[in-house]
Amino acid sequence: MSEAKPSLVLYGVPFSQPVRAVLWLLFLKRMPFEMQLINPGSKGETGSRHPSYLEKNPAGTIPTIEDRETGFLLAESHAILAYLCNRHGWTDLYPAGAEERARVDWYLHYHHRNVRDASLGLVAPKIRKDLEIPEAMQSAARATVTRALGALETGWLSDSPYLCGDACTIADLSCYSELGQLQSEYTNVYDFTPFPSVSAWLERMHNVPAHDDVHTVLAELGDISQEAPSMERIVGANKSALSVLKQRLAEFGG
Ligand SMILES: N[C@@H](CCC(=O)N[C@@H](CS)C(=O)NCC(=O)O)C(=O)O
Repeated sequence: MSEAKPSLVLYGVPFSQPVRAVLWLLFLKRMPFEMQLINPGSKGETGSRHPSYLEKNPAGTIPTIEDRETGFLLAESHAILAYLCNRHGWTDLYPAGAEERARVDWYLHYHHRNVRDASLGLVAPKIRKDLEIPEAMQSAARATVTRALGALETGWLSDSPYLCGDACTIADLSCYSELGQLQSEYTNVYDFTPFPSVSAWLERMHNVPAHDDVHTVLAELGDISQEAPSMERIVGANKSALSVLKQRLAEFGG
């Protein structure tokens, strides 16, 4: 049996929302890859602000992917999701038709300054104390998320089971990587009751293959609504998640 390492490397940690979106796509497609731990914001040797990582991604963010064979590097989760689908012909998740694809892109562009604020307003203040996010910024981010949920409720999810139609696409993977983490069985920091269509979609997303594997980190971390978790708890959750991910990866050659 060949001992060769997979050509694709994913840099990041399982707790990171955009990393989880990429992880989910790779797991769904049973694509062999190697995960290398890079800690967001850290200047240490395995940190996203270390010069060796900044050479790969000058923005110092995770995720980044690298193709060992060609040296090709790519960051920004949405660029990565689209590239992987283009490269491997995964048109089920990123439709080939110009209009269908444009609708997915529409959501992906919208995501950044809207749904993405879920992490800024609700999760990062408890997990990334180092960022010292001002209270005014947190509350503005929470207001943005509530507005975005209204748009999902009355727009994207008002008459279709998934964001862009009848099937799950990379738009759903990205959106869920933000909103899914807030649910009561995970961090429990947001009440979705006023948004029934979004709540039904969150439930539906649980049935997308590999959901549980990719969200082990959140199940391990548990409820943070009352108290910010200790660094040990966060590190422990990432470690447990990594070991589950590695077991699964071994099943499909990663
Ligand atoms: N727009 C980027 C966002 C990436 C991002 O914000 N990643 C966070 C971790 S969730 C990060 O790397 N932060 C680096 C830092 O805090 O210095 C993407 O979608 O990939």
